[in-house]
Amino acid sequence: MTAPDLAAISTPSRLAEPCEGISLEEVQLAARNHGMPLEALRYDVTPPGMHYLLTHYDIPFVDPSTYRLTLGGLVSRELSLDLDAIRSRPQVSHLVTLECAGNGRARLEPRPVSQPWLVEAVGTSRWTGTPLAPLLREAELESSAVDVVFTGADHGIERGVEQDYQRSLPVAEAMRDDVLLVYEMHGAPLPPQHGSPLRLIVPGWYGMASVKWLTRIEVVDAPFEGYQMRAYRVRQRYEDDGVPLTRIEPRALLVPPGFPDYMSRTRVLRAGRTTVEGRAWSGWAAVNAVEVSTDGGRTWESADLEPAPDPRAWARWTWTWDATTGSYDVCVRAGDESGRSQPVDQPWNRGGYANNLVQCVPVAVTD
Ligand SMILES: Nc1nc2c(c(=O)[nH]1)N[C@H]1C(S)=C(S)[C@@H](COP(=O)(O)O)O[C@H]1N2
Ligand SMILES: [Mo]
Repeated sequence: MTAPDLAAISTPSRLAEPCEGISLEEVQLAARNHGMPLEALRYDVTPPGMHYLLTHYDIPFVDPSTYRLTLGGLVSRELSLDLDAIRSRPQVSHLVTLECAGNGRARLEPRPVSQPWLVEAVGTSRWTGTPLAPLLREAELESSAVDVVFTGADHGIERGVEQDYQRSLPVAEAMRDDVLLVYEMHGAPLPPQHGSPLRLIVPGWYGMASVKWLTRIEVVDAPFEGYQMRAYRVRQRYEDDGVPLTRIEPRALLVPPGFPDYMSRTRVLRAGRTTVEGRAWSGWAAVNAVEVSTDGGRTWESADLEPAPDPRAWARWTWTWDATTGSYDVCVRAGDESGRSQPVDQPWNRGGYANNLVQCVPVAVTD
């Protein structure tokens, strides 16, 4: 057995060589951190177990019976609550679509070596918990408060930096009334992998903001610059400051039509009338247009868009296709009320973040 090379793990994240295949390290991450099978786009609420999963380190064991959440820092009154105290507070449920900021990374060239998502790092659940804002008000933030830092119980190393998983929100975002401390997913206690016993849910933001296994909330007087705040930025070079990731760019995905070939994943569809369907979302504003193409994005037709079941969740869309024998490249794209839409050529960035390239699925239509 060779000893781990600690020097190698403190170097900048790697870019894959041209034509370099997925490494065993990436497969190791991909086997732990699964995506949502795209056929689950048929459901408003992603069935338990089909929601995507992303955990940087190990899933920590947090004993619900001894669990406490502490709230401190620049507050007049420090709080320390056990699960019963949190559960006895006003209860709210929201349907929220979460998407990992690295979704789509594996298709970038050069490929940033990390969790190799294709497009399936998304899911929608019914998240139940209590709003964070009243708790912050009870603790009384001091006037110098700038950021609220959330710490998870998980621990690891990234680029040589040993750390607990930590992310912050500016006070105004933390005070939004739909930011929740969540203890139930889909009507059942949070499963270990999704943050048991308590996690944060920040609707509209990429997943990294929704800290799992939340143990501590700390109010600070300067923008928090912990590792995960510097990592989740859109930058061209490792040394660049870059732009912090916040809200989710618009995206539509389709349920791949027909049935797959096991190994190549090629889709085969019988000729005839078929309903192409999927879901579309944006963290910036409501989705107001979804278009479908069967010729790889040369021509587009409008799909029918249904109202979203919750303003924080994806909306269903459908499009009727009279499919005749032949080879097609079925694509979908969404736009939102803020004017944002999906690119046909994806701009590259060093971490492979906020990729919302249009999805295209090759389909062979047969008799
Ligand atoms: N404590 C902790 N919280 C975390 C993470 C983590 O590794 N540790 N991963 C984040 C990232 S990058 C994403 S995309 C979401 C994924 O949430 P899910 O696994 O419940 O889908 O959790 C976020 N919260
Ligand atoms: Mo993520």
